[in-house]
Amino acid sequence: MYKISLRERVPSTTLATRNTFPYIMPDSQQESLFQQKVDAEQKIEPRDWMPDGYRKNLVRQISQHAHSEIVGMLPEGNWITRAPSLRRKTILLAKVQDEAGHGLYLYSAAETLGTGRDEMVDQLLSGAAKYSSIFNYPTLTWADIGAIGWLVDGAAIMNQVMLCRTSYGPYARAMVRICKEESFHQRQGYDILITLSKGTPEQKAMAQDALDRWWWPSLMMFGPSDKDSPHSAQSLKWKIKRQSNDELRQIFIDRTVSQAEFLGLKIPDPKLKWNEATQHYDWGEIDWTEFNEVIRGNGPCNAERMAARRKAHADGAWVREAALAYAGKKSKRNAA
Ligand code: BYC
Repeated sequence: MYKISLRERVPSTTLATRNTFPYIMPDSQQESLFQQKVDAEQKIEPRDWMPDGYRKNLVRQISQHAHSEIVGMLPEGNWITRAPSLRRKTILLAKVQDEAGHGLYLYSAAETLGTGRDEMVDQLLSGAAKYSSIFNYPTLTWADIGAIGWLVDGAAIMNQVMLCRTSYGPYARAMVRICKEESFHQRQGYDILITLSKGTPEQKAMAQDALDRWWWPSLMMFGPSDKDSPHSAQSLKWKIKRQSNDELRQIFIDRTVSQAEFLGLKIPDPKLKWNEATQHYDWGEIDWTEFNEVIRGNGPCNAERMAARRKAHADGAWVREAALAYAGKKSKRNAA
């Protein structure tokens, strides 16, 4: 594959000057080289020059993504002890552990941009950083665990497959592994709902109730409508995002309708209808007031989720201190 080297793109007069004087390229020129690299589908790596805004936007998105994985363990963790069989319990346990791992890969990817994990965690715990709105809804029944896997992981995959092609190398590589695990997560959720929807009338009603409660919040996961999304245009130009919020939401709806039909469940949207002309489903309106309230901290479980994370962080302080003390002793021993 043809690769643009920065040297090749620098005008020859500049290279000549560079041989005799230390040459500092002006930011505007660096920025144009950076954009050429992005446009040529080359990955940006941690030591490459990048605009401050690119770095800042990435730290924001990747750290929010990491926080979502970590907070996302809470609604499901709540069901590990109540899973209906040993098999379901071990599967759910593995899924929740995967989410902890995803959080860690993502914090590491964000750290390559120069922001420490402590700082990112502080931002979460102080309420300065966001995490996905979806995790502020309660898991009331076992069917909710099915709905989270099917819809929440399903929506996450839709978004994350695009992120495997994001322009920042460490984020893209982390996403490849995460996506493989997310596919298993979605499958386990759908499998729970297959069992419930083919079970007793009470089980089927439980599955329908879960779909009714999780459908609209799952659509909100894709973020505000494109016209109200402040970051999208720049993120698309820098290829941090490869598809817009509305495009991904529509693909998700188009793919999910037939899965609901297979389960014999009804999507709670009276306006949902196949449109022959567009070859997409038409659908109703998201309650953006609800979305905005949830991301402002006023959703049904925001306070509970943050309290749980703050407690876990405080309870884990001794582990961090012990690890630091051990590392200190080890480096002293090595130096002696
Ligand atoms: N919830 O300009 P926009 C998982 C914020 S977890 C909360 O469109 P952007 C899983 C947005 O941050 C995986 N906030 O932003 C885990 C911004 O606020 P700030 C979750 C939202 O970044 C456990 C503002 O609204 N996936 O899979 O271009 C169990 C304006 O939005 C939300 C990711 O994190 C929301 N839903 O696009 C099961 C994927 N939507 O920062 C499953 C990575 C928007 O200006 N993230 N906001 O204060 C992304 O792809 C993008 O960040 C988004 C938003 C599409 C979410």
